[in-house]
Amino acid sequence: MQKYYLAVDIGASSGRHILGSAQDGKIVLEEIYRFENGMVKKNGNLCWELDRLFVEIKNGLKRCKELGKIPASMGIDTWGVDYVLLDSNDQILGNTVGYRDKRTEGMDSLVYDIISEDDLYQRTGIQKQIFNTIYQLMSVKTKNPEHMAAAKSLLMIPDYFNFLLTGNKLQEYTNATTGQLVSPITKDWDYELIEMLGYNKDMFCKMSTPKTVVGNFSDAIKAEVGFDCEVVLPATHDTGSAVLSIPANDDDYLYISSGTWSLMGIERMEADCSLDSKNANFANEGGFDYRFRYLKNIMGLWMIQSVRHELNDAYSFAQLCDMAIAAGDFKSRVDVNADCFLAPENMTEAIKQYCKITNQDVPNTIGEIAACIYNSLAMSYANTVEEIEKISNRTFNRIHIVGGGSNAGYLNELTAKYTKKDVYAGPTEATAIGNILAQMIKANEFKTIEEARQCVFDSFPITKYEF
Ligand code: LRH
Repeated sequence: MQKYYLAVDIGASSGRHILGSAQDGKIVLEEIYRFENGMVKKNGNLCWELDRLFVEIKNGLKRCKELGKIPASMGIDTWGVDYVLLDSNDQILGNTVGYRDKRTEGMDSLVYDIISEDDLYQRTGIQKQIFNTIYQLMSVKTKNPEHMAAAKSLLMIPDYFNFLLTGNKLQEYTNATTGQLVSPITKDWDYELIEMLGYNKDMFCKMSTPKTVVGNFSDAIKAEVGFDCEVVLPATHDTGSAVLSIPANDDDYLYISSGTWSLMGIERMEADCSLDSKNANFANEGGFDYRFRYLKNIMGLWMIQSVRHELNDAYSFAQLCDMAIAAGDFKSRVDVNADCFLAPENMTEAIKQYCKITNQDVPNTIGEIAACIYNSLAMSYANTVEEIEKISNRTFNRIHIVGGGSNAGYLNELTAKYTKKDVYAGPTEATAIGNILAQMIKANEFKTIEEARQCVFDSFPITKYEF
């Protein structure tokens, strides 16, 4: 009988249930359920709809039952940095605020009053991003101290869903590292730092690594979805799962995990927490088997996704690319990582404004806006390549682009052009594949990461873009 592994892969703009199985030495995927995601305004905050997402998770499980394809195990991965605080009755304290909310404004300086930015980087090795858990918690501490005082547990989003499914509270390591409160040396919460910051130390749960069994479904979930299943930890940080599925076994490449964000970097065995690394704003995110993802968060497809929404989703991404190609000689460029693009009221206006204040031609047509975004993104990739090559004192031969954004052919071409490196695009479902690989490694279908990555190479189409 066919053995299935289920990945529940939830990104910032959509979630999906994907069944994976090993068939004739290849991995075969079947997407059985898909749903929308996004932050919504609630009481003045940008929030995740966690209740609705959990209903969607259960809907996808019911679909397995309907199909008669009951997974041997399942794993959940989501975006990083966000969390919930639970009280003594396991109820969520406060709003389920998402990382694009403005509550973290000014929280960096409150953190640096306690620990200098340099020392913080040397302790955690994580890129400064104003939405990291560390700054979100500073906002709770200053604006809602009663929530922090009442909190009995802090759970990152996938850990929260795992808790709802099984009743067990585990803290998965890769996702925890995104928050800037974990030591890359001990690979555990930096409790000394947590105490210095005045955060409630007792709410942090015990750290567990990918492949750990969270538990089986609770009786209530079993009754509701119609079967039992073992919940296993993949790299619950989506980027950690995506990078696990890169179809290569040498180390002569850079990767981009391309989706709402573009995460560009290399894999390393040791963290680099030097000041040079800090000044270039690189992160050492914790990965599967304690490998590190040395990478930079780049604004990614969020900008074009936002522009598309502002046009009432009237054009497909392919159409937007065609319009960008037609406006190919439009020259204005923006710094895609500028704060003004994180959560603007209107992305199109933010781009126009940026061009205006930097004395560049203001884009007027949709094609010009799209050309500006795609070219600026590829330019930012090229700058990041230069920085990584300088810091690591190495050069890399090619770029692997994985994830949903890897099917943006025009962007792949621009990436090859600007970085002067060959680009290999695919697989598009990298995050779900990485989630499934972790479960398959746990189940001994693969003995090593290398075997698993070879199988990804053998199983999925990869398109080459020569520079
Ligand atoms: C990508 C991602 C990224 C995080 C961001 C919040 O989905 O997980 O790695 O930093 O979301």
